[in-house]
Amino acid sequence: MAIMLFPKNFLWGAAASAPQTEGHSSTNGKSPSIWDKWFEIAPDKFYQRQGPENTSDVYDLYLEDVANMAKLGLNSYRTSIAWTRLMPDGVHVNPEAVTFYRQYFQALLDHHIEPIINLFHFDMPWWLMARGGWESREAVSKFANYAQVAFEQFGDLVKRWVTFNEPLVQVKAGYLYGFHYPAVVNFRKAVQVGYHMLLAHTFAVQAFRQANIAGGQIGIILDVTPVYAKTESASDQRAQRAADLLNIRSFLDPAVLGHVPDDLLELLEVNQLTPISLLGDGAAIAAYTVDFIGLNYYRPKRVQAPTKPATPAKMPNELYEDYEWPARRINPYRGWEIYPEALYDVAIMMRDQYGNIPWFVSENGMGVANEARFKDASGHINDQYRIDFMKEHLQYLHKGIAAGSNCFGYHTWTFVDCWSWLNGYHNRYGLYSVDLDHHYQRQVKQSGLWFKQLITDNGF
Ligand code: BGP
Repeated sequence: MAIMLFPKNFLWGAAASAPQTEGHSSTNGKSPSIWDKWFEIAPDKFYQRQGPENTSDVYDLYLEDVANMAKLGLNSYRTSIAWTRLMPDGVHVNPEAVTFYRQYFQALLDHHIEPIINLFHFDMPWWLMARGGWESREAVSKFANYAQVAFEQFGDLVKRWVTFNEPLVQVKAGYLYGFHYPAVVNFRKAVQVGYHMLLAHTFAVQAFRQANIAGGQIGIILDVTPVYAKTESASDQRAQRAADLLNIRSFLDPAVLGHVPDDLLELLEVNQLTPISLLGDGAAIAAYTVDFIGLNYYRPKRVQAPTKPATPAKMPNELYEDYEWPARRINPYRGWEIYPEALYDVAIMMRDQYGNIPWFVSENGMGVANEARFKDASGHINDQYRIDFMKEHLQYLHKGIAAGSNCFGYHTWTFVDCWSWLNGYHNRYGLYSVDLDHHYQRQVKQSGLWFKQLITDNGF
């Protein structure tokens, strides 16, 4: 294999989120998010009744985790602030939260690990959900206000900020396919919710520009599921364009280029899905674009023409249908397609369609169910499959960088196995395992040692 070296100062790190790792979800001044409440109402929906109460107890164990990150040589780490911890009632700042996050971020900095901090990772506060959540325009200004408070409290420690993680996953899971709270199934509402999240992002960027943080940059993290059509036929190509517009360009275009694509506006109008907007929204979207983009890549999206097309479409499957590519390779431990080639396509898309804006892989990783079965005699998890997965993806990323794409980092999901919404601890992704039966004990996996070597060599 050829030697593949990555650019100087490349960010090597890992990603996580507050609700999936911190624990202490109802103590230390934190108020409930939709996850805490939903678990209270319907615990059986959660894998093995594993709720968000304790997760991996980073609230207590962050110093140990940061020391382990330093051992592996990570130079960056992405996590999020919990809105419900920082501003439990949406108005007052919780001093305990300020102390916790300041100590956490300072510990990272002390170990030469750059904190990249996201403001929202699926964790809508319950008090705001009770007032309509993202369906209500009020959520836009509430979010911008929370963002401003976060910039004021932590702007001296954190230079790279992120408004949202995967807003579209929240739209789809919460308002289209019914698998996250509030489990509404309504295309029109989904579009309105997505539009409000886009505005919340926009006005948080405005707050960031006003905060004037020295050396600060702001971006957004999107899930990128590159869309491939089944055939070259006009109907499959039309389905591909609709899927691409709704799943990728709906956020990427306004965030980077400052406008919602015309063909998306047209698609929404034809299908009677145009969201309610206010005068001035478009100007704000144009004015407050991002400095960088994070892209979470796990798997591609393959589509074909819908078997039951309809106008107006009541659900996206009347515009495009998912299609199973016969030649696909599957991760047998999670069921998702493995297609590392897409990372090259993504890199080229960023280079050619988005002005070669700086971007990074903000999540990439391999989920494995019941991973304890891969423990070797010494008790370490021997996850060669994960090493192969990362290596293959990095090869295609490298190819994209060699072709001139402006990618500045790679973050794997995740550092320590974490809680994942309804899936609880079912799918493990970490470079370290966590033992839920033994005080959240962490242990490095084979992939962690490999990652260390990767960072030392700045490639492989
Ligand atoms: C991403 C989310 C993460 C994480 C990951 C793994 O979409 O940003 O929060 O959950 O997916 O997902 P899962 O645990 O369902 O395999």
